[in-house]
Amino acid sequence: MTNRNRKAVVNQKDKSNHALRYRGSSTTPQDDEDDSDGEKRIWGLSVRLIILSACFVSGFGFIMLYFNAASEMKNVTETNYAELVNSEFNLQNYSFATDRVNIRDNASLQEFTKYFDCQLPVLIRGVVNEWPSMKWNRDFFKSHYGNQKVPVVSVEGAMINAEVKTMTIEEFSQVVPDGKPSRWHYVQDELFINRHDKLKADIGEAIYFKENFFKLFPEEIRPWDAMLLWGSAHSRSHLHIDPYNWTGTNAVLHGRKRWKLFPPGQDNKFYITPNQMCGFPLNCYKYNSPIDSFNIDDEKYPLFRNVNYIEIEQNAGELLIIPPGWFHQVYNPVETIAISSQIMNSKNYNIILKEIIAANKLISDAFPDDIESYSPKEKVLFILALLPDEVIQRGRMITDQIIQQFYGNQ
Ligand SMILES: O=C(O)CCC(=O)C(=O)O
Repeated sequence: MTNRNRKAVVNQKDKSNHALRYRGSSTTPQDDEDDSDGEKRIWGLSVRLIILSACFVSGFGFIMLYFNAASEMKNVTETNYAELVNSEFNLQNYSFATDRVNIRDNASLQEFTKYFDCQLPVLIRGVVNEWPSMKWNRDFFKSHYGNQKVPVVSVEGAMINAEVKTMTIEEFSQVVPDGKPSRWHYVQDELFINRHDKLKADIGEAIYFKENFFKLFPEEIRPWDAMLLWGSAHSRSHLHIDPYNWTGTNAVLHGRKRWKLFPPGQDNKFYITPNQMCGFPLNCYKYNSPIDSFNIDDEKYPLFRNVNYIEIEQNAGELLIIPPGWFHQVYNPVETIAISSQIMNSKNYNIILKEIIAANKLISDAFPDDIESYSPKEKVLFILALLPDEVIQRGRMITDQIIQQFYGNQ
């Protein structure tokens, strides 16, 4: 199949909305011979120049993180995927404060896109407080879903002792009021809301999520949306960058959260083990730090001592949006219920595709020369179409396993 034909296939699929998959490995040696060596060299040089400029001009360390975190990714990005790293991020063009989280009332989409999206975290007021899900609290869940099971992270002592257990909501309701610094419980459930249409309907709209390329993903590998986060006092998340390096969102419905947000460019201070995989239906790299930034072991993690971060407290009814590349960790000082979600849009799709390409070891030869002429949506569809069938089957299997493990036959 020639590159031109390949693009036609993508367009065709796009229009007909048929299954997205076809095999990138169908590229024949003849396809490669069509390229002249000279063109390839110029292309290679341009790629390196673009990558270098992006690193210098943007000052964004996360581009480097990709290169360090996965050597496979290096092969992919340095050669055929130049346009995927030519992102638009530029903190220097941004005049708002970076020493604290900016707070905006009902930010317009234009304001969000121009000043915050893929640049700085922002706390948005006046949106989530209108959602029907603001009624969610312990009694609500107990009375409507008491016999339903949820996965619960339980910690005795330090976070390193975290165990995942399955409890009914009724059982969880007994232990959740009793959070202590050295004993706490946290429902972190990716599937619960999605398995209950009434809960899904309680989640309102936000203009910032409207463009959503994740909707183009085949269902089997689409990242789960709307994670239920219900923690006792003192519960906390891991310190991490989000999977696929997407833009993360967090809507607090009850209680409050304390956040530590770490600007990009300090990745060497987080003691990340390279090449950890996330175990999601569509594989991705995991960027979880072993450090608990709310209870730091200075001796063990000396590099973390002078890391820069900004803090914010988020109350019920507020929405926090965290750009790609920012490590973050949350601490719930009181019992807190929230929903986290993710954004894949025209601003960050390159970053996410890059993660998918690297983690799933997609073959660079399958990329056409004229990929720059593709629209963002076409590029997303093209990459999805390269995923082999086994990836889709694996996605289905993982979801089934998780449902079986945590919910049984309920
Ligand atoms: O526990 C929390 O609210 C933080 C969740 C989070 O960081 C995430 O979903 O990426």
